[in-house]
Amino acid sequence: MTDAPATQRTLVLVKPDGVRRGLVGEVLRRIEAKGYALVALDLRTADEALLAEHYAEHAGKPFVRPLIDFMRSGPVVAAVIEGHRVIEGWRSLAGATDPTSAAPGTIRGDLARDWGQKVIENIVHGSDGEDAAAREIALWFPGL
Ligand code: RTP
Ligand code: MG
Repeated sequence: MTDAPATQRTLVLVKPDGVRRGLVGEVLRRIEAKGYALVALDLRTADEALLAEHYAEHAGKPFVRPLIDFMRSGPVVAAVIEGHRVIEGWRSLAGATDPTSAAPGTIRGDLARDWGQKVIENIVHGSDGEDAAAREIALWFPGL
């Protein structure tokens, strides 16, 4: 008998643009409609240290300073969701990074656009792999 495939967890953020535009409920609705389980949920304002750590993989890139400033510009909703293949599944629900080219039907394709900002504002974040998910969940929800 083979072991059942392991369930996964991933970190979800509703970024400040999503909170400002009143899209928290819509994002959570899509997560719940897809069938993923919410295991943690919190509204908070992220500080510089948390965001520098969260975006460590992007350190040195030209967009990291405007990105951190944007992410500090208002509260975010942080969540951990769970399910089989949820890391890939949540990124699929979110859609491509650039909302102008993100497919209709995705969160970014349906709800975000280019407003001429300094950095891409695209409503949500999702961990991009198992290592990133473990690192980001430990960072945002220590002890979970
Ligand atoms: P995320 O990390 O937010 O889930 O998005 P992602 O994997 O699709 O994109 P990533 O390459 O990890 O970039 C992180 C976030 O940085 C902003 N960004 N702006 N040229 C730009 O203005 C630029 N490039 C990246 C976006 O908010 C992106 O989601
Ligand atoms: Mg990313």
